Amino acid sequence: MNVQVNPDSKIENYQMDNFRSDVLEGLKRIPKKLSSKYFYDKTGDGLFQKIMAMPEYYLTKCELDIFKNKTADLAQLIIPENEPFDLIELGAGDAMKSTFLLKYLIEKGTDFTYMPIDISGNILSVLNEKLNAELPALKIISLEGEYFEMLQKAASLSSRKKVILFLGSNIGNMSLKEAESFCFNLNQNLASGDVVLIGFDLQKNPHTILNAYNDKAGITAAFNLNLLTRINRELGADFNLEQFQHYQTYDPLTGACRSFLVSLKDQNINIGNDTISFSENELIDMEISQKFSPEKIKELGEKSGFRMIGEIKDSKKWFVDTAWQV
Ligand code: AVJ
Repeated sequence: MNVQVNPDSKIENYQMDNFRSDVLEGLKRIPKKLSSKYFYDKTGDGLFQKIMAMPEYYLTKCELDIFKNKTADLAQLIIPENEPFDLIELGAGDAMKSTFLLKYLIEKGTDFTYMPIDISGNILSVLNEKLNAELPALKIISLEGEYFEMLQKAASLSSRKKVILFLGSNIGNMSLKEAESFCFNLNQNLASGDVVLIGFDLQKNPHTILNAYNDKAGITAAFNLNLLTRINRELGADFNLEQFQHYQTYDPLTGACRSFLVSLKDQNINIGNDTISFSENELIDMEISQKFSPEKIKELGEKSGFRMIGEIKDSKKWFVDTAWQV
């Protein structure tokens, strides 16, 4: 079975309106802000694949180490009785890491449906094709859209224990406050016994972290600038990419790794019928990639009402997948 729930034109339009109003609202703020959730159009998906392949971007390699080399421990952690369940993945992307778990569960004969959720319909099609070829026995329901809307949809299609995967330190794209309310909401949307497995990037040598987001080849810069290209194309804007520069910071005191675009001159940008003024050196706050301490992770779980049931780290101890239960 392979149902791709969503892409009907009404929802596409609705998302389009959201994009326009979010962009305009964000650029009218002081300081200006754009949401990194909009990075993932087709070009953005491709650039993120390139980022994951860069030697500096250790996150994917670390979590892949966990999913590839500690698969049995992972399965034991999230589904100890091997009972029938549904596996929902938030921000599944190309599911490079979770495919190892899917394969393991299928070989074990576990009865489960895989429900990948992603904001990029493009990457979900790629994923569907890949999984159909590699794991023809896998039951898949792909859900295109925002996390909570699609989580509710997934819950309405599921009548058994749920395990939620939220990997890759996607949670790092939220501020600590946002992460707290996200986890609290997640807890409220689940039933007793359900499990969440969250991937957290741990605080480490600050050079290692900054280098992962400040590559010499400029792929991360292109990833940020691509959102301006997307706004030009989809919202009829006239950003000149030459007049904006990527700037990355990491603050080891708070664990916040942030990206900005800097306006290189005074300039007016038209977006449809709106005009946004930039002064020279004015910033657009583009993305946060929060890095966590073990204490913060523990606090986050407790504050949102979960019980910690275990965690698995990669061999370098740079990244952790933490399992919480409702
Ligand atoms: C996909 C959110 C995990 O923040 O590390 C990579 C995105 N941004 N390089 C991250 C990203 C710049 C990535 N996540």
